[in-house]
Amino acid sequence: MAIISRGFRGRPRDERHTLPPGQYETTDFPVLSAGPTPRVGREGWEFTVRTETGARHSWNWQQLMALESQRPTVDLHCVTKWSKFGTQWEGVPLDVLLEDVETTADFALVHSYGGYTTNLPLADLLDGQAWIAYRYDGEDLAPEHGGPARLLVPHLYLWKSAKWVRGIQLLLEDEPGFWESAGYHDYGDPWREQRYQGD
Ligand SMILES: Nc1nc2c(c(=O)[nH]1)N[C@H]1C(S)=C(S)[C@@H](COP(=O)(O)O)O[C@H]1N2
Ligand SMILES: [Mo]
Repeated sequence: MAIISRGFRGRPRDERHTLPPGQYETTDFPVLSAGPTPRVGREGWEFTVRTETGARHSWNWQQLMALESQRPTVDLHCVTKWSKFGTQWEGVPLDVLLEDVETTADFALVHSYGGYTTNLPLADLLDGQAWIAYRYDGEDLAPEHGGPARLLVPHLYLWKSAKWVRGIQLLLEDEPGFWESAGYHDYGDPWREQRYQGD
C-alpha cells in the first residue's frame, strides 16, 4: 500500500480539482470587495516593493508589460466557501519582480489602491506560487476583479489575492492586514481550513 506524503504546504500535487474541506464548487466568478471599486488607470499605475531598509523598487505599467509573463491555470478558494476550478490568468510571477530585491525579510504586507491590505510570509510569494495578474480568461482583468492588476496567490484563501495591488512592503516581523486584523486566520491555508484565528 502506497502512503503518499502531503508535504508541508498541504496542497497535494496529484489532487487538482478536489475541494478543500468545507468548500463547494461554483462556476460563477463572484465579486467580493470590502469597499467601492477604485478606478485605477494604467497611466499613472505604479507597483512598488519597499524593503525593510526603506529601499524602493517601482514598476510602471509599461515596465510591468515588458517583463516575462506566465499563464497559470489555478483553482480559487474563497473563505466564504466557494471554490472555482481551472481559472486562467496571465501575469508576472513575483519571482521576477523580487529577483533583484535585496532583503532579509520573512514577511510581506500587500497594499492595494483603495487601502486594502493583506499579509503573508514572503516565501509564499516565491517559487512560482504568486503573480501580479492582469489578464483573466483571455481578457484584460475587469475592474471589479482587481484590474488593472491584482495579486494572485491561489494556494491561500482568496482574500490574500489583493485586488488593485499597488505594492508590497517587506517586513522583518509579521503585521496583520485588513481581514487578518478582523479575526481571519493569519495564514489562510484552505487545505487546513484556516479560516479564522485559532483554526
Ligand atoms: N483590494 C481588495 N482586494 C481584495 C478584496 C478587497 O475587498 N479589496 N477582497 C478579497 C476577498 S475577501 C476575496 S474572496 C477576493 C475576491 O476576488 P473577486 O472579487 O475577484 O472574486 O478578493 C480579495 N482581494
Ligand atoms: Mo473572501
